[in-house]
Amino acid sequence: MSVAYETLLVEISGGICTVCLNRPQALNALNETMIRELDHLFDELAANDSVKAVIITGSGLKSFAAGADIAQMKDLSVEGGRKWAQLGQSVFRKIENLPKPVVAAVNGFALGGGCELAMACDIRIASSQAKFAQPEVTLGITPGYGGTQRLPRLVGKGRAKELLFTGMMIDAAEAYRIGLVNQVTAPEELLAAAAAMVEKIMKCSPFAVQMCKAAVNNGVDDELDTGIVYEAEVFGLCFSTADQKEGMAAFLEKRKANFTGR
Ligand code: DAK
Repeated sequence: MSVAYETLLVEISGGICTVCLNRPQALNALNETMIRELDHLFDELAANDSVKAVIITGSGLKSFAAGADIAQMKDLSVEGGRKWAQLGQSVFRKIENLPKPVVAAVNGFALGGGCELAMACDIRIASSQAKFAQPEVTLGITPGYGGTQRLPRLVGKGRAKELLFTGMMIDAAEAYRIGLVNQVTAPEELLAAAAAMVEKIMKCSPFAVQMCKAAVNNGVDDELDTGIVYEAEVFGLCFSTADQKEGMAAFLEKRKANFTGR
């Protein structure tokens, strides 16, 4: 990447960009600089063809992100709060809609905005030490980065309301049980598990994966009738690609497909 970031460590290797939230002194809490840097970075990742997938994790063993930075938030005005919400929400939307897979490797606390960031990713893999909560009500606020919206979509309204109304913290096993995370691993295996997940995805047609992501993201909040119209569109589009020809030829020729993303 062309820019050195103050709050993010960014490494690209083998087509995978690993983004490490790096404010260990504040348990990687999301301050304005970090949000603005994520905004800039995800624009770069969208434009960088050498990056095929992204992993987001937190520095250290203790925390993925312990929420929005409370010290920075505490004196916000109503207007400031609204602006802060709009900025964060647009960045999280950018992450959610990046036309490449994004996996959260949740290494520790994913609280408030940290849990919301993980939920904006496509897939969540948690270390067995990870802890999740939306503790905003204990601070006198509501979640502001999509927690009231993404959490019920992932775990259902009843469980989401319990977490949102009480601010209770759950461990990785419970997060897995309710469908908040896809997989739980030993802490020392977390990044390898995230890389394995991403590599499995990268063996498939990048174009088809991108279309699946768009179809899920666009369709899941719509009527089924609208969603399946969108699905038919992206399905049709696949037949304009070299990947579809290669994938089907490879199957019939009993060999592995060599996808190019075109
Ligand atoms: N913000 C700022 N600093 C934080 C922080 C946070 N969220 N979390 C931890 N830190 C800092 C601590 O202040 C402490 O700093 P020093 O005292 O060393 O200077 C350092 O990180 C280590 O934390 P602790 O000493 O507290 O460590 P412990 O192991 O004892 O406890 C903990 C770990 C994660 C249980 C505890 O730190 C904790 O409860 N942290 C706060 C968790 C929390 O409530 N997170 C949710 C924040 S609210 C919105 C947009 C977004 C949001 C809301 C609205 N709009 C735009 C409207 C999102 C809100 C949130 O995320």
